[in-house]
Parts: sequence; C-alpha cells; structure tokens
Amino acid sequence: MKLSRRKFLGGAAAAVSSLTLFNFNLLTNSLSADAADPSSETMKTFRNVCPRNCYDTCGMITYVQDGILKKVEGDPKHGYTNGKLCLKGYAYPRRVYSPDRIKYPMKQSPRGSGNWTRISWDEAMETIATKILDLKKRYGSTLPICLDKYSGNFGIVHYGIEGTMSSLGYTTRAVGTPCWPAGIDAQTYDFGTLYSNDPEDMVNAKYIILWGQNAAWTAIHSFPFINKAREHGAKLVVIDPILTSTASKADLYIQVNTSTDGALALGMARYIIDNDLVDWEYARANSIGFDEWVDYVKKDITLDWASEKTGVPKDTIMEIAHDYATAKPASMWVGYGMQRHTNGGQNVRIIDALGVMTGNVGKSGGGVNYGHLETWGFNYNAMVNAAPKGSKGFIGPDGKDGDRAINMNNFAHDVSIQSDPPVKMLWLACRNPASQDPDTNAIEKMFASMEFVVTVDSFFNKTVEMSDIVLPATTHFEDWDVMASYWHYWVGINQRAIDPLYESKSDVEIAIELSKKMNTLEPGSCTFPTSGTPEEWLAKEFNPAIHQMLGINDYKELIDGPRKANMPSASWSDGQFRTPSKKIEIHCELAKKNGLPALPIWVEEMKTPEKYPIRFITPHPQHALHSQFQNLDWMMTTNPEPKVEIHPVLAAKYGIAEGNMVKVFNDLGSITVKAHLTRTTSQNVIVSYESWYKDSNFNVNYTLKAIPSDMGKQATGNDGLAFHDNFVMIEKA
Ligand SMILES: Nc1nc2c(c(=O)[nH]1)N[C@H]1C(S)=C(S)[C@@H](COP(=O)(O)OP(=O)(O)OC[C@H]3O[C@@H](n4cnc5c(=O)[nH]c(N)nc54)[C@H](O)[C@@H]3O)O[C@H]1N2
Ligand SMILES: Nc1nc2c(c(=O)[nH]1)N[C@H]1C(S)=C(S)[C@@H](COP(=O)(O)OP(=O)(O)OC[C@H]3O[C@@H](n4cnc5c(=O)[nH]c(N)nc54)[C@H](O)[C@@H]3O)O[C@H]1N2
Ligand code: SF4
Ligand SMILES: [Mo]
Repeated sequence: MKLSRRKFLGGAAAAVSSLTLFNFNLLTNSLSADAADPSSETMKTFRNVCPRNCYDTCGMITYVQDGILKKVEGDPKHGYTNGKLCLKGYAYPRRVYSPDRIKYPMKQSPRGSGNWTRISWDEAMETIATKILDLKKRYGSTLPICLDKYSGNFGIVHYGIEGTMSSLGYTTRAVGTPCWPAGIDAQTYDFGTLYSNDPEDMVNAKYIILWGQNAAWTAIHSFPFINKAREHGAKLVVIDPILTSTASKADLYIQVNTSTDGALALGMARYIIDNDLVDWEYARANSIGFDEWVDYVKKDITLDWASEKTGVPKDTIMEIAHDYATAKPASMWVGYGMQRHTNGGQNVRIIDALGVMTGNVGKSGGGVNYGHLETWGFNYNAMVNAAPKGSKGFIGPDGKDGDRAINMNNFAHDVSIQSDPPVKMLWLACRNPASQDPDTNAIEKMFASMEFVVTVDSFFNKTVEMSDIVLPATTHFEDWDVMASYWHYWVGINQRAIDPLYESKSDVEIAIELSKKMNTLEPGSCTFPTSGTPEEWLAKEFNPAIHQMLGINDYKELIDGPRKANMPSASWSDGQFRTPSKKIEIHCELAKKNGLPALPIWVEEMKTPEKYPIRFITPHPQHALHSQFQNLDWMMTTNPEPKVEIHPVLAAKYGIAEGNMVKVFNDLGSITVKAHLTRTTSQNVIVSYESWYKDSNFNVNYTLKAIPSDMGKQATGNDGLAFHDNFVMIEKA
C-alpha cells in the first residue's frame, strides 16, 4: 500500500521535531552569546533582504557594532517572513566572515592547477580588458564572450551583470532558467502568465494540496499560514514520491509514482465529473475548450487506469477528488520539483484544469499557485546599456544585430557547438555550473577548451577552480539593493550594513572598473557608466508604478520596513486572463502551435531504461541553497557528509547496508557516497540532495543527462530540465 497517514506532530514525529528545535535553539543561543548586546548604544541596525533564489526572500535586521556584523535576525515588519529566518539565514555571519572567502582578485596559472596568486584590481582589469579587445579584433565582434549568470543573488541591481556584457557589445548569453520553466509555460498557456494567490491567503483555505513541493525545507515561512488554516479545520495533503519533511507533517501523504501526477489529476477529474461536482458555471464562463476536455476525460480516463499508473489506491484518488472538489475554497501549491520531467509542464496543465473545473481559480483560499513576477516591475537600469557604436552581433530574424542566445539548460553542449564565431571566453557571476549543471564531465571538458574564464564569486567553488581569474564579490550586507519575491508580495530594501570586506566589490562596481579600463585602452569600447555610488545605482531602479504599488513616494521609505504590494490576495479574481482569448485556455492553440497537445491530456512519462533501472532523484537540500551555505562551518557540523537514501528492500538486493559506500553510476558518470537506508523513499527510487560540501568532490550532476522537460521555451526562451528523469545503477563501492 502506497499510502500513509500522519497526525500532525504525533508520536515519533513530535520527538524528532522537539529534538530539532532543541538543537536549533542551541545554535541560535550560541550566536547570540557571541554577539554584543543588541541594546548597546554603539549597536547600529540595518535592513537587509536575503537575496538568494528562495521562495521566502526574508526581511532581515542586521546588527552592526564598530563596523562589524554581529548578528542577523528576521525583520518583524515583514508580514510573510514575520521576524524569522531559516538556519541558513541565521548562519550568515559565518558566511560573511568565513576564512574561505575570496578576498582579492586572483589569477590561476595554469587553469585548474590550484596555483593561485594574488593580483591587484588594476592587473585583473588590464588582463580581462586586453583579452576582450583581443577577441573583438580577432573575430570582429564580442560574440566569443559568453555570459552565464543565474541565481546566486536575485537583487535587482545585480542585473548589472547582464549590463556588464551589453555595454561591451553583443555577446553570447546563456538563456533560460533551470528552476521552473515547464510550469511557467503551462500556466502561460492556461492563464496567460504565472500569477499566484498571496501565500498569506492560504489561511483562508479549507483544503490544501502541496503537489511536489517541499515547503518544510524550501519555503519554511509558508508553514505558519498553512498551520493557521489547519487550526481552522483545513486538511493538508502532500503528493510526492518521497516522504519528505513536508509530507511528514501532512494529514494525508500520497506516495505517487514519479512523473505520473497528470494521471492522478485526471483520475481525480474523472471522479469529479462522474459525481457531479464540477463547477460548470465557473468553468464554462471563464474558459474555452472545457467541454472538449471533459469529453476526453470521460472517454479516455478511468480510475483503475489512474490507480495503476500512479500507484495510488483508487479509494485515495476518490477521497482527495471528493475533498478537493467540495472543500470550497481549496488551494493547490504546485512545486518546482514535480515539473522537472519530460511531461512536467503537461502535468501542471492538467492540475490547472482541476483548479478550473472546481471553481477554485480566482478565489481567496484557492488558486493553483506556482509563483509570480507581479512585483518585479523595476527599471533594470543597471542592465540596459546600448552596445558601443558599430558593434557587430548575431543577426536575428529581424535582420538586426543582437546577442547570441544559447540554452542555459544545455550549456556545455551549446557553448561547444558555436562556430561562427566560437565561444572563447566565459564570464560567470552568480552562477556555479560546475556544481549545478547537468553532465559535470561535459562541463569540465567545455571549460578546459576555453581560452579565458573569469568568475566573480565569494567562494572557491568548483567553477572558480576552472577559472583563470576570480574577482571577489561582496555579500549582500556590503551592498545596496532591492529585492522582490517570486512567491510572496513584499518588497524590501537591502542596505549596505558593513563596508565591503577585503578587496571585494559588487558586480556593478566591477562593471564600472571594467568600463574605466576598457575606455582607457580603447576609448568608446564600453558604454557602462563609470560613476555612481551603490546607493545611487539603487535609486535608479525605482519608478512611479513601483512607488504606487508599494504605497511610497521614495525608495528611502523602505528603510523603515518592507512594503507589501497593494494587490488583491486572490490572483485572477478579476477574471481578466492574459491569454489571447482573455479566457482560461483549456484548449490552447498556442500550445498546439508549439507542437504540444492543445488539451491537458495525459502524456506518457519517460520509461525506465533496462540497463539503469533505478530512478535517482536529486532535489533541493535543507541546509544549503544549491552550492551555497553547505560549505560553511556550522553546516558542516550540522550535516557533515552527503548521503544517498535507499529503501531497505532495494539495498538488500544489492547487498548494501547502512553506512556502506555506494557507487551510483550510469553511462555519463558516477559518484561514490554513503548509504542511508530509509523507507521514506520507494523501492525503485534513490535520493540524494544536491549540495556542495566543503573539501568534497560529491556532485550528483556527474550522473545527470541534460534531458529537456516538455515546456519552457514559450515564456523563458528554453525548455526546462528533466532533472528527476535520471536513471542509474548502484553497487557497493
Ligand atoms: N533549503 C532550500 N530552499 C530552497 C532551495 C534550496 O536549494 N534549498 N532552492 C530554491 C530554488 S532555486 C527552488 S527552484 C525551489 C524548489 O523548491 P521545491 O518546489 O520544493 O522543489 P524541489 O525541492 O526541487 O522538489 C520538491 C519535491 O518534488 C518532488 N518530486 C520530484 N519529482 C516529482 C514528481 O514526479 N511528482 C511529485 N508529486 N513530486 C515530485 C521531490 O521529491 C521533492 O520533494 O526551492 C528554493 N528554496
Ligand atoms: N541535480 C540537480 N541539479 C540542480 C537542481 C536540482 O534540483 N537537481 N536544481 C537546479 C535549480 S532549480 C537551480 S535554481 C540551479 C542553481 O544554480 P546556480 O544559480 O548556479 O546556483 P548557486 O549554487 O546558488 O550558485 C550561485 C553562485 O553565485 C555566487 N554568488 C552569490 N551571491 C553573489 C553575488 O552577489 N555576486 C556574484 N558574482 N556571485 C554571487 C554563489 O557564491 C554561488 O557560487 O541549480 C540547478 N541544479
Ligand atoms: S535562504 Fe530563504 S528562508 Fe533562509 S533566510 Fe534566505 S530567504 Fe529566508
Ligand atoms: Mo531553482
């Protein structure tokens, strides 16, 4: 039976939970003990925002004495994060003052040797600018220079990294997002864009489904709102192939076969139709193609099929279908984990249709919630720079010069195949492809083939190890910025709380330095402005629409506290969908034009290859944010080594015992990691959380093929990655 029920904090769960809390208190107490008295007259406080790629984008209060960051706390004025941070957030002082921080510009020769020497900023800029001008002369354009930037820091001023490139001319750009593209396209096809209910509005839900979403680790601040709804009687259902920390808190946990969520949702739809629970009035008034889809469900879908496909008992499918359709309102939160499949976007479209058929879209306490970009209407001033006069670029369909876009989600491959001109130089900032991209061997080979690699970062990570020059980046406490969230609706200012440590500079300051050098060596070769204080750069990002949305007249008002956008708590409550038809497009011609099914119908999941019968899922870790945080001393104490989680039955088949070293491998590569036997995963799935451990070569992506998900191109330029359609074999090492 693939179903288990847990009472919230009942039995063993309560014991584990209080233990965790106990350890956590110890940790925070020791931090407070280290810190000076917050009420001391010499203590200054600043407002910061955690700029990581995290749902929560927490407001922070930073305590500084004599120019030293003493401690960080959650900002009580932030209505969503409510004065609390996660463990990573509380560990920030360990990051700022980590002895492992990159302190100065450094060069490595030869690349990959570990032979680093400190250089001055002037030498670094001279070397980089000379190389850029040399490439431009040799190839007639700056297209041989390729930028890969993603989610190290999502601050708006950090779009100056893109600005660094556009001010040089037309360059090659890694385009796309590994996070959420298939789901974005699914919601774009259905609703016109992604737009979610305010997560604080979950308190009004009577029933909540977290579908492939591990909020207890990846969005912890949503839990108080979920719990409040539960205090009022709402039920929490978690659907995930792994019994995650989130699942352990649920009233009902459903262990679904991976990549079959669409089949589960269609089984639910069949039950809802058969039992006359459809909100025909809402669905017919607000969507197109609804009846056509209902006909498909009636003709093609049975509960027996859905149960067989998903591994979920028929009774359970009926139970959640009934409860979801009758709870009014019922909220769904679709996670990014579940769309990382070859049919991931399509599965999201089917889940969207469930929301529509039950009239849960556009309602407070409802929604098919995935994320939004409604509060991101800044000027992106640091990003927009005209190319220098006479710049030659990639000729687009419009006949004009432009950047050359390559696929961020197939980076190693796409960089390698460029020939006219080839890519010769990489600029990496806020990005660690050597840890985070699929097919690490291919990434290493591609890096080795480059003429010149510059990385801007704060730690000597795997990408830095493959670079010629590294430039030291400030942390967000050393910089001005403004931060919006892709989940909640608060916007906060990030003050410079301490001076930049050592010789570190922000990405915009680096662009300024580079521009000065470029223009000295060849006047007019770079358009990036050569002046402006960090706060002036920040001020330029605001506009009247942002002011109005936040109810402020000046960005400085945000120093008094973050502001929430003045918007309805229920997305789509006005019924103004942003599709071509202005209705929800259950039948979507745009999807059809893009080679996808017009309707939210079932698309087969990727089949398990015979040679590699075990699925290897590598989701997001608790103590790290990708390659960030886990390398810090506190995290290494809390979580000293990586593990692979294996079901005892599967482990027995391969003669593997708890604590054995296990080789996980496929055609692409292998990793060797310690086994942890657990029934939280199923018998054909092993799990390891992606992370960069200090002094370790552990990297799940050595085994991961760059297989695209089904959607993403329409809204984000490239399809997503089917990270969780990865198959391996295991043996005792
Ligand atoms: N602590 C922490 N927080 C983070 C991050 C982090 O690295 N660490 N990363 C941030 C970023 S960049 C992102 S994109 C988000 C991602 O946050 P989430 O949306 O929570 O995504 P994941 O943790 O990748 O995956 C969530 C769950 O999806 C499940 N899953 C995988 N395949 C399937 C499937 O076929 N069906 C179903 N139902 N479930 C499936 C996985 O088992 C996993 O438990 O989190 C952000 N927050
Ligand atoms: N196997 C597997 N792989 C995955 C995923 C998965 O689920 N499984 N998830 C994918 C997802 S959803 C994502 S979002 C990607 C994340 O991929 P990345 O965005 O590359 O991930 P990070 O580890 O956050 O690395 C960013 C780097 O930016 C640096 N950085 C931080 N702040 C700054 C700054 O202000 N300036 C500069 N210049 N650098 C800075 C950090 O030190 C870090 O080295 O990983 C993807 N990879
Ligand atoms: S990592 Fe996420 S939860 Fe933790 S402090 Fe940063 S924004 Fe908040
Ligand atoms: Mo992500």
